[in-house]
Amino acid sequence: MSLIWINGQWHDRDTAKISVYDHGLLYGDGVFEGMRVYGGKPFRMDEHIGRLYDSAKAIWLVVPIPVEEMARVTVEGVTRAGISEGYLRHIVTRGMGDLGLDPRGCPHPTVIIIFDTIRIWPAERYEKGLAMIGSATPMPNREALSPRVKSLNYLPHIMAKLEGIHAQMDEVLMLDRSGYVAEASGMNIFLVRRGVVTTPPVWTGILRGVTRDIVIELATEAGVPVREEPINRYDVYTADEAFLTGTAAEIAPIRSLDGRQIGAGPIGPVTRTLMDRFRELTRG
Ligand code: PXG
Repeated sequence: MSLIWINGQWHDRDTAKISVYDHGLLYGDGVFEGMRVYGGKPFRMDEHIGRLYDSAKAIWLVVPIPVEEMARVTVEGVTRAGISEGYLRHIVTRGMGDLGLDPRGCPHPTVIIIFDTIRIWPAERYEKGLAMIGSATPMPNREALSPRVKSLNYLPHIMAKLEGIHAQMDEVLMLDRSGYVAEASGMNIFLVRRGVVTTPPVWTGILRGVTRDIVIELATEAGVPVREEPINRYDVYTADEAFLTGTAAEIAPIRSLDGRQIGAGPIGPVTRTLMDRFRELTRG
């Protein structure tokens, strides 16, 4: 059952409504977060809420409630909705205004929390691995709007996702304007080669995933060296293992990119270890 909180009021899926004059709708003027619930508890809530407020700050948007209140309502909603395993979406928009761009016409930001579930691929993909292609749509320029801002402007990622769907692929790999590997449509990427894990550094212009940070911790705990360094498609084609990470995706092995099979089999040993450790952390 889904439950929605909007500016202090609880709604269900049918009654939850916002204005067509909301600048989140008119201009994508807002930010969001996605977090999971495991065992009835929002997972890494402080990191997600922290990133939500940082995203808002970066777009000059003041979230009208304190962090503590956001956390309190989040926990309350999980209890009210009776969720033990689920997915939450926090959204803060510039709020209702008029048809002009000027945000001064939007005195009250809209704050929304959706309590629901998510599944992006069938369970079988986590055993067989994902088939991917590189997308022709590049990552947005980091000097225009930092990819670290989880904003309501996801069109480039959606265009990339559509290219993947059109090609009957599970997922897409987005490159930055220099041709370096950035991320998937809503996931970070990791490679394993000769026992070393590599992932693109945040400064190259990617979202700093909460799951990415966890995987770096888990690999380090497992004694697997992790390097943050720019990677290109050649590195992916020739990797021993590759996988994606994200709140919705969790850890998902990659089977192929652009028709090249990656490594020897569907799930390599390092990926398997990290998936096991991640499951232990979240569901153990
Ligand atoms: N990169 C981007 C661009 C994202 O949007 C991630 C990486 C992973 O970050 P976290 O913090 O979740 O580890 C995201 C988040 C979807 C979907 O339907 C995915 C995200 C957000 C909303 C929907 O696949 N990913």
